[in-house]
Amino acid sequence: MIQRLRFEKAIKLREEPNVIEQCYEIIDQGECTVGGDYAGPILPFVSQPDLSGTERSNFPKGRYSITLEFVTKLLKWYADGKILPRSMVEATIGEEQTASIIGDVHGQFYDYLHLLSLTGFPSENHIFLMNGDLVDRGAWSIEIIVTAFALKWLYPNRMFINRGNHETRCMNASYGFKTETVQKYDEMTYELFAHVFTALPLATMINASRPFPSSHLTGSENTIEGFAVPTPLILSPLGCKRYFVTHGGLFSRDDVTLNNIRNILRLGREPGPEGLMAEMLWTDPQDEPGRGPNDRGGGLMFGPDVSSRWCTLNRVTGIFRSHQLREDGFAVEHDGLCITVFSAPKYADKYDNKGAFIRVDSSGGLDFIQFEAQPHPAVKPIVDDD
Ligand SMILES: [Mn+2]
Repeated sequence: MIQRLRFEKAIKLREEPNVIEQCYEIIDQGECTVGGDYAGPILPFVSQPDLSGTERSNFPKGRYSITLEFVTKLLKWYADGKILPRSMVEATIGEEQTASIIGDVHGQFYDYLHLLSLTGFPSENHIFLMNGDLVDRGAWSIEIIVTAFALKWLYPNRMFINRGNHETRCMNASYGFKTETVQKYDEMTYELFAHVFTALPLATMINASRPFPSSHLTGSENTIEGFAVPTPLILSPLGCKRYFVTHGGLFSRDDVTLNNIRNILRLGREPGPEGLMAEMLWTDPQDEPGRGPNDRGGGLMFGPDVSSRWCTLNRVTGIFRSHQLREDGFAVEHDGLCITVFSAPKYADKYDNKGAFIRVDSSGGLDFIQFEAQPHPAVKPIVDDD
């Protein structure tokens, strides 16, 4: 029996696709394209006609090549204490530019259309970040996710999409996206989405580009929507405001660094019940200090002291998260260190909440723009229970 199990295991191992082939496949799908403001070394791409004779048949689409210049740049990049891009993306709001941060939209396509009319499209001057939960519940998840991917394709350095807890197989199986995809297309189309979801980053850092003058640290400048924010403000090592954007929230430990987050292996992986990925996608803030259990059954609850310690450790001005309905579409919590943004107004046709998005300017100043639900065709949410 044991031998048979061993044998089956060995067979199974052999049947798994070759890792190298998987990597080529992922590169072909564009999942390894560096995004945001990554300024480090990039391998030169050699198109097929420029390859040597034997290589030409092996690499019909061309291949990345290695050069001495790349290695030299890599050494300098590492010597400066930097790393190659991983599970956290960074975007910097240049002068005269803005960023729009969007929370859950959950398949509410007609509200999303209205939202786009308020934010404007991503463009050279406009960073557009969707913070997860684009799909499930509403009847038009396909329309939203395809539009979002099309915008990503059109503006790869200006359109950003973080993964939410609903960009996962287990949620899609219960909350509508899989049913919708199979009804409108087929099972293979769903499989493709499920795979691509694993390539979405888990967090994006939105950096202001203008240093924040310390003289501004007193008076009315030091409030967000009437809420006092901590003094002194926590600024990045460059002296600018920066906001850590993730779907759920913080961690079960205080010592998680940005490098730990960058190093999370995510391609092909589901968040599972525990670990950094599960915590970022599932966690919610609480008013009480410390941490507590989360009755969603995933992630945990984190208090204002947790936000304060983590932002101080990582020199982050504040956390933008989504994942929970807020009546006004947004809420400033944890003394301004944790801000929730939710962009599905009249959520699931069941609540009376507004939607909102956050607009960030190049010095890191924030505006909250609210919007109302729009009329939509009489199609019920695919899953309308809780
Ligand atoms: Mn969520």
